[in-house]
Amino acid sequence: MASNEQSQVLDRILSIEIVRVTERAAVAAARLRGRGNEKEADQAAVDAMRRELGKLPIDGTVVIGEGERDEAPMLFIGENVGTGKGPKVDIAVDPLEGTTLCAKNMPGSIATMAMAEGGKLLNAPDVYMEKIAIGPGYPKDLVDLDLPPAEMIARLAKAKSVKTNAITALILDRPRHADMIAAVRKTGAAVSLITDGDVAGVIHTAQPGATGIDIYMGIGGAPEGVLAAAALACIGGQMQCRLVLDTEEKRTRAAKMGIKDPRKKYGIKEMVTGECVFAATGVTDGNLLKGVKFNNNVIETETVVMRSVTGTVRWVRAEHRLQTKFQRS
Ligand code: VTB
Repeated sequence: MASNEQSQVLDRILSIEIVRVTERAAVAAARLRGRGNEKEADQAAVDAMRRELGKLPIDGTVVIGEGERDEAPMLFIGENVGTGKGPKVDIAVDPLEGTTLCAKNMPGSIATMAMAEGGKLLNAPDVYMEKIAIGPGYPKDLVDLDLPPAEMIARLAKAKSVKTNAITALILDRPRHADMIAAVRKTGAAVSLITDGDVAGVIHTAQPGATGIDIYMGIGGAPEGVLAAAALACIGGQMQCRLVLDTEEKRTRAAKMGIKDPRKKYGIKEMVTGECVFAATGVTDGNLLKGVKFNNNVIETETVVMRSVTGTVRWVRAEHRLQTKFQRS
Protein backbone atom coordinates (compact mmCIF):
# COMPACT_ATOMS: atom_id res chain seq x y z
CA MET A 1 0.00 0.00 0.00
CA ALA A 2 1.31 3.45 -0.88
CA SER A 3 2.47 5.49 2.06
CA ASN A 4 -0.20 8.21 1.75
CA GLU A 5 -2.89 5.56 1.39
CA GLN A 6 -1.62 3.99 4.60
CA SER A 7 -1.76 7.34 6.38
CA GLN A 8 -5.35 7.69 5.35
CA VAL A 9 -6.24 4.31 6.76
CA LEU A 10 -4.52 5.24 9.98
CA ASP A 11 -6.21 8.59 9.90
CA ARG A 12 -9.73 7.58 9.18
CA ILE A 13 -10.46 4.23 10.74
CA LEU A 14 -7.82 3.37 13.20
CA SER A 15 -8.04 6.56 15.20
CA ILE A 16 -11.47 5.43 16.36
CA GLU A 17 -10.49 1.78 16.73
CA ILE A 18 -7.51 2.67 18.86
CA VAL A 19 -9.84 4.30 21.39
CA ARG A 20 -11.53 0.96 22.02
CA VAL A 21 -8.17 -0.58 22.77
CA THR A 22 -7.11 1.88 25.44
CA GLU A 23 -10.65 1.98 26.87
CA ARG A 24 -10.67 -1.77 27.39
CA ALA A 25 -7.26 -1.75 29.03
CA ALA A 26 -8.23 1.15 31.29
CA VAL A 27 -11.45 -0.49 32.46
CA ALA A 28 -9.66 -3.77 33.20
CA ALA A 29 -6.98 -1.98 35.23
CA ALA A 30 -9.49 0.29 36.96
CA ARG A 31 -11.26 -2.72 38.47
CA LEU A 32 -8.03 -3.30 40.38
CA ARG A 33 -7.41 0.29 41.49
CA GLY A 34 -6.25 0.63 45.04
CA ARG A 35 -5.77 -3.10 45.59
CA GLY A 36 -2.06 -2.72 46.18
CA ASN A 37 -1.21 -5.23 43.48
CA GLU A 38 0.69 -3.64 40.61
CA LYS A 39 1.34 -6.89 38.79
CA GLU A 40 -2.27 -7.97 38.78
CA ALA A 41 -3.50 -4.58 37.55
CA ASP A 42 -0.87 -4.51 34.83
CA GLN A 43 -1.69 -8.05 33.75
CA ALA A 44 -5.39 -7.24 33.51
CA ALA A 45 -4.60 -4.23 31.33
CA VAL A 46 -2.22 -6.24 29.15
CA ASP A 47 -4.78 -9.04 28.64
CA ALA A 48 -7.55 -6.62 27.75
CA MET A 49 -5.40 -4.57 25.42
CA ARG A 50 -4.09 -7.63 23.64
CA ARG A 51 -7.57 -9.06 23.16
CA GLU A 52 -8.79 -5.83 21.66
CA LEU A 53 -5.73 -5.32 19.48
CA GLY A 54 -6.37 -8.79 18.08
CA LYS A 55 -9.61 -7.51 16.57
CA LEU A 56 -8.05 -4.58 14.69
CA PRO A 57 -7.79 -4.84 10.91
CA ILE A 58 -4.04 -4.34 10.94
CA ASP A 59 -0.85 -6.26 10.34
CA GLY A 60 0.76 -4.90 13.47
CA THR A 61 4.11 -5.43 15.12
CA VAL A 62 4.72 -4.44 18.73
CA VAL A 63 7.89 -2.35 18.78
CA ILE A 64 7.41 -0.85 22.22
CA GLY A 65 5.84 -3.40 24.53
CA GLU A 66 5.87 -5.13 27.84
CA GLY A 67 9.44 -6.28 27.47
CA GLU A 68 11.64 -8.38 25.34
CA ARG A 69 10.37 -11.71 24.06
CA ASP A 70 12.00 -13.86 26.72
CA GLU A 71 10.65 -11.82 29.63
CA ALA A 72 7.14 -10.84 28.55
CA PRO A 73 4.67 -13.49 27.43
CA MET A 74 2.26 -10.93 25.99
CA LEU A 75 2.68 -7.79 23.96
CA PHE A 76 6.39 -8.47 23.83
CA ILE A 77 8.60 -6.59 21.41
CA GLY A 78 8.25 -8.22 18.01
CA GLU A 79 4.85 -9.79 18.66
CA ASN A 80 2.42 -9.64 15.76
CA VAL A 81 -0.95 -8.22 16.62
CA GLY A 82 -4.16 -7.56 14.75
CA THR A 83 -6.06 -9.68 12.26
CA GLY A 84 -3.11 -9.60 9.86
CA LYS A 85 -5.42 -8.22 7.19
CA GLY A 86 -4.78 -4.53 6.87
CA PRO A 87 -1.95 -2.01 6.78
CA LYS A 88 1.44 -2.81 8.21
CA VAL A 89 1.79 -0.78 11.37
CA ASP A 90 4.18 -0.37 14.28
CA ILE A 91 2.56 -0.47 17.68
CA ALA A 92 3.79 1.06 20.94
CA VAL A 93 1.88 0.09 24.06
CA ASP A 94 1.89 0.83 27.73
CA PRO A 95 -1.33 -0.90 28.83
CA LEU A 96 -0.94 0.53 32.32
CA GLU A 97 1.38 3.52 32.55
CA GLY A 98 1.78 4.19 36.25
CA THR A 99 1.13 0.74 37.71
CA THR A 100 1.99 2.02 41.18
CA LEU A 101 -0.43 4.93 40.80
CA CYS A 102 -3.17 2.44 39.94
CA ALA A 103 -2.29 0.01 42.73
CA LYS A 104 -2.36 2.89 45.22
CA ASN A 105 -5.33 4.58 43.55
CA MET A 106 -3.34 7.76 43.10
CA PRO A 107 -3.91 10.30 40.31
CA GLY A 108 -2.46 9.95 36.85
CA SER A 109 -2.42 6.33 35.71
CA ILE A 110 -3.43 5.81 32.09
CA ALA A 111 -3.72 3.10 29.46
CA THR A 112 -1.91 4.25 26.37
CA MET A 113 -0.78 3.23 22.92
CA ALA A 114 0.45 4.66 19.66
CA MET A 115 0.38 3.34 16.15
CA ALA A 116 2.48 4.42 13.18
CA GLU A 117 3.12 3.21 9.69
CA GLY A 118 5.27 0.07 9.64
CA GLY A 119 8.92 0.75 10.41
CA LYS A 120 8.31 4.32 11.58
CA LEU A 121 8.64 4.02 15.36
CA LEU A 122 11.97 3.89 17.16
CA ASN A 123 12.62 0.36 18.37
CA ALA A 124 13.89 1.21 21.80
CA PRO A 125 15.04 -1.35 24.35
CA ASP A 126 13.48 -1.26 27.80
CA VAL A 127 16.17 0.87 29.41
CA TYR A 128 16.23 4.35 30.90
CA MET A 129 16.10 7.41 28.71
CA GLU A 130 17.12 11.02 29.31
CA LYS A 131 14.26 13.26 28.25
CA ILE A 132 13.55 16.91 27.86
CA ALA A 133 10.34 18.31 26.41
CA ILE A 134 8.64 21.66 25.90
CA GLY A 135 5.45 22.74 24.20
CA PRO A 136 4.86 24.21 20.75
CA GLY A 137 5.65 27.73 19.60
CA TYR A 138 9.33 27.98 20.62
CA PRO A 139 12.28 28.54 18.29
CA LYS A 140 13.62 25.38 16.68
CA ASP A 141 16.16 23.30 18.62
CA LEU A 142 15.62 25.14 21.89
CA VAL A 143 16.00 22.02 24.01
CA ASP A 144 19.31 20.30 24.38
CA LEU A 145 20.16 17.49 26.78
CA ASP A 146 23.75 18.61 26.96
CA LEU A 147 22.90 22.00 28.41
CA PRO A 148 23.16 22.25 32.19
CA PRO A 149 19.61 22.37 33.64
CA ALA A 150 20.05 25.99 34.79
CA GLU A 151 21.01 27.08 31.30
CA MET A 152 18.10 25.20 29.82
CA ILE A 153 15.72 27.04 32.15
CA ALA A 154 17.34 30.40 31.31
CA ARG A 155 17.04 29.69 27.59
CA LEU A 156 13.39 28.74 27.96
CA ALA A 157 12.60 31.83 30.07
CA LYS A 158 14.24 34.06 27.46
CA ALA A 159 12.28 32.45 24.64
CA LYS A 160 9.10 32.94 26.64
CA SER A 161 10.06 36.51 27.55
CA VAL A 162 9.66 35.85 31.26
CA LYS A 163 12.00 35.65 34.25
CA THR A 164 13.25 32.23 35.26
CA ASN A 165 11.03 32.37 38.35
CA ALA A 166 8.00 32.21 36.06
CA ILE A 167 9.04 28.79 34.75
CA THR A 168 7.83 25.47 36.15
CA ALA A 169 9.63 22.22 35.42
CA LEU A 170 8.06 18.80 35.86
CA ILE A 171 10.46 16.13 37.10
CA LEU A 172 10.07 12.53 38.31
CA ASP A 173 10.70 12.39 42.04
CA ARG A 174 13.74 10.11 42.13
CA PRO A 175 17.06 10.34 43.98
CA ARG A 176 18.84 10.34 40.59
CA HIS A 177 17.30 13.75 39.93
CA ALA A 178 18.43 15.43 43.16
CA ASP A 179 21.11 17.54 41.45
CA MET A 180 18.82 18.49 38.58
CA ILE A 181 16.04 19.53 40.96
CA ALA A 182 18.46 21.64 43.01
CA ALA A 183 19.91 23.27 39.90
CA VAL A 184 16.46 24.17 38.55
CA ARG A 185 15.33 25.57 41.90
CA LYS A 186 18.50 27.64 42.14
CA THR A 187 17.41 29.58 39.04
CA GLY A 188 14.24 30.58 40.90
CA ALA A 189 12.11 28.27 38.78
CA ALA A 190 9.55 25.97 40.38
CA VAL A 191 9.77 22.19 40.29
CA SER A 192 6.62 20.07 40.18
CA LEU A 193 7.38 16.53 41.23
CA ILE A 194 5.55 13.43 40.05
CA THR A 195 5.99 9.97 41.51
CA ASP A 196 5.27 8.17 38.20
CA GLY A 197 3.69 8.70 34.83
CA ASP A 198 6.01 10.64 32.59
CA VAL A 199 4.04 10.03 29.37
CA ALA A 200 1.34 12.28 30.77
CA GLY A 201 4.13 14.42 32.24
CA VAL A 202 5.54 15.20 28.81
CA ILE A 203 2.07 15.85 27.38
CA HIS A 204 1.55 18.47 30.11
CA THR A 205 4.14 20.68 28.42
CA ALA A 206 1.98 21.00 25.30
CA GLN A 207 -0.49 23.24 27.11
CA PRO A 208 1.46 25.27 29.66
CA GLY A 209 -1.43 27.71 30.04
CA ALA A 210 -3.71 24.99 31.32
CA THR A 211 -1.26 22.74 33.14
CA GLY A 212 1.22 25.29 34.47
CA ILE A 213 4.07 23.09 33.21
CA ASP A 214 6.65 24.64 30.88
CA ILE A 215 9.22 21.90 30.63
CA TYR A 216 9.62 18.22 31.42
CA MET A 217 13.10 17.00 32.23
CA GLY A 218 14.81 13.95 33.67
CA ILE A 219 15.37 10.25 33.24
CA GLY A 220 12.44 7.86 32.78
CA GLY A 221 11.70 4.72 30.82
CA ALA A 222 12.59 4.59 27.12
CA PRO A 223 9.27 2.96 26.12
CA GLU A 224 7.42 5.84 27.80
CA GLY A 225 9.70 8.23 25.91
CA VAL A 226 8.67 6.87 22.51
CA LEU A 227 4.99 6.98 23.48
CA ALA A 228 5.32 10.59 24.62
CA ALA A 229 7.14 11.46 21.40
CA ALA A 230 4.19 10.04 19.44
CA ALA A 231 1.85 12.32 21.36
CA LEU A 232 4.00 15.40 20.73
CA ALA A 233 4.31 14.42 17.06
CA CYS A 234 0.54 15.00 16.93
CA ILE A 235 0.15 18.10 19.08
CA GLY A 236 3.44 19.86 18.53
CA GLY A 237 6.26 20.67 20.88
CA GLN A 238 9.91 19.79 21.11
CA MET A 239 11.48 16.77 22.70
CA GLN A 240 14.98 15.44 22.85
CA CYS A 241 15.87 12.03 24.22
CA ARG A 242 18.92 9.85 24.68
CA LEU A 243 18.97 6.21 25.72
CA VAL A 244 20.92 5.46 28.87
CA LEU A 245 23.13 2.62 27.64
CA ASP A 246 25.55 2.52 30.52
CA THR A 247 26.58 -1.14 30.37
CA GLU A 248 27.97 -3.37 27.63
CA GLU A 249 24.92 -5.61 27.98
CA LYS A 250 22.54 -2.71 27.30
CA ARG A 251 24.62 -1.49 24.37
CA THR A 252 24.55 -4.99 22.84
CA ARG A 253 20.80 -5.22 23.35
CA ALA A 254 20.31 -1.83 21.72
CA ALA A 255 22.62 -2.71 18.84
CA LYS A 256 20.51 -5.80 18.16
CA MET A 257 17.53 -3.50 17.82
CA GLY A 258 19.35 -1.44 15.23
CA ILE A 259 20.78 1.32 17.42
CA LYS A 260 24.14 2.23 15.95
CA ASP A 261 25.11 5.25 18.03
CA PRO A 262 24.49 4.63 21.74
CA ARG A 263 24.87 8.36 22.57
CA LYS A 264 22.52 9.62 19.87
CA LYS A 265 20.18 12.45 20.78
CA TYR A 266 16.78 11.77 19.26
CA GLY A 267 14.32 14.47 18.29
CA ILE A 268 10.63 13.68 17.85
CA LYS A 269 11.05 13.11 14.12
CA GLU A 270 13.77 10.55 14.77
CA MET A 271 11.60 8.59 17.18
CA VAL A 272 8.46 8.82 15.08
CA THR A 273 9.51 9.02 11.45
CA GLY A 274 6.05 8.81 9.85
CA GLU A 275 2.44 9.60 10.58
CA CYS A 276 1.05 8.27 13.85
CA VAL A 277 -2.00 8.04 16.05
CA PHE A 278 -1.80 8.27 19.85
CA ALA A 279 -4.46 7.44 22.42
CA ALA A 280 -4.68 7.40 26.20
CA THR A 281 -7.57 6.55 28.52
CA GLY A 282 -7.58 7.58 32.16
CA VAL A 283 -7.47 4.77 34.72
CA THR A 284 -7.34 6.90 37.86
CA ASP A 285 -8.35 10.57 37.81
CA GLY A 286 -5.55 12.82 36.67
CA ASN A 287 -4.80 16.30 35.31
CA LEU A 288 -4.91 15.01 31.79
CA LEU A 289 -7.81 12.57 31.93
CA LYS A 290 -10.60 11.51 34.22
CA GLY A 291 -10.39 7.96 35.49
CA VAL A 292 -12.88 5.16 34.83
CA LYS A 293 -16.20 5.53 36.68
CA PHE A 294 -18.25 2.47 37.53
CA ASN A 295 -21.92 3.21 37.97
CA ASN A 296 -24.81 0.77 38.21
CA ASN A 297 -25.30 0.07 34.54
CA VAL A 298 -22.83 2.39 32.93
CA ILE A 299 -19.08 2.49 32.82
CA GLU A 300 -17.66 5.90 31.92
CA THR A 301 -14.29 6.41 30.31
CA GLU A 302 -12.38 9.41 29.07
CA THR A 303 -9.89 9.10 26.24
CA VAL A 304 -7.76 11.51 24.27
CA VAL A 305 -6.88 10.48 20.75
CA MET A 306 -4.57 12.47 18.50
CA ARG A 307 -3.51 12.17 14.89
CA SER A 308 -0.34 13.58 13.46
CA VAL A 309 -1.74 13.88 9.93
CA THR A 310 -4.01 16.74 10.92
CA GLY A 311 -2.99 17.50 14.49
CA THR A 312 -6.58 16.88 15.55
CA VAL A 313 -7.08 16.07 19.21
CA ARG A 314 -10.34 14.40 20.16
CA TRP A 315 -11.60 13.95 23.67
CA VAL A 316 -13.86 10.93 23.81
CA ARG A 317 -16.13 10.64 26.81
CA ALA A 318 -17.81 7.27 26.55
CA GLU A 319 -20.68 5.70 28.44
CA HIS A 320 -20.54 1.96 28.02
CA ARG A 321 -23.81 0.13 28.59
CA LEU A 322 -23.07 -3.26 27.12
CA GLN A 323 -20.87 -4.35 29.97
CA THR A 324 -20.37 -7.87 28.63
CA LYS A 325 -17.92 -6.39 26.14
CA PHE A 326 -15.50 -5.85 28.99
CA GLN A 327 -15.63 -9.48 30.06
CA ARG A 328 -12.97 -11.92 29.01
CA SER A 329 -13.77 -13.86 25.88
C1 VTB B 1 8.86 6.55 34.38
C2 VTB B 1 7.36 6.65 34.61
C3 VTB B 1 6.70 5.33 34.79
O1 VTB B 1 8.81 4.40 35.43
O2 VTB B 1 9.17 6.22 33.05
C4 VTB B 1 9.50 5.62 35.40
O3 VTB B 1 6.74 7.29 33.54
C5 VTB B 1 10.98 5.39 35.28
O4 VTB B 1 11.46 4.30 36.02
O5 VTB B 1 5.35 5.52 35.16
P1 VTB B 1 11.77 4.24 37.61
O6 VTB B 1 10.45 4.03 38.29
O7 VTB B 1 12.69 3.08 37.77
O8 VTB B 1 12.37 5.53 38.01
C6 VTB B 1 7.45 4.50 35.82
O9 VTB B 1 7.38 5.15 37.07
C7 VTB B 1 6.83 3.11 35.95
O10 VTB B 1 6.98 2.39 34.80
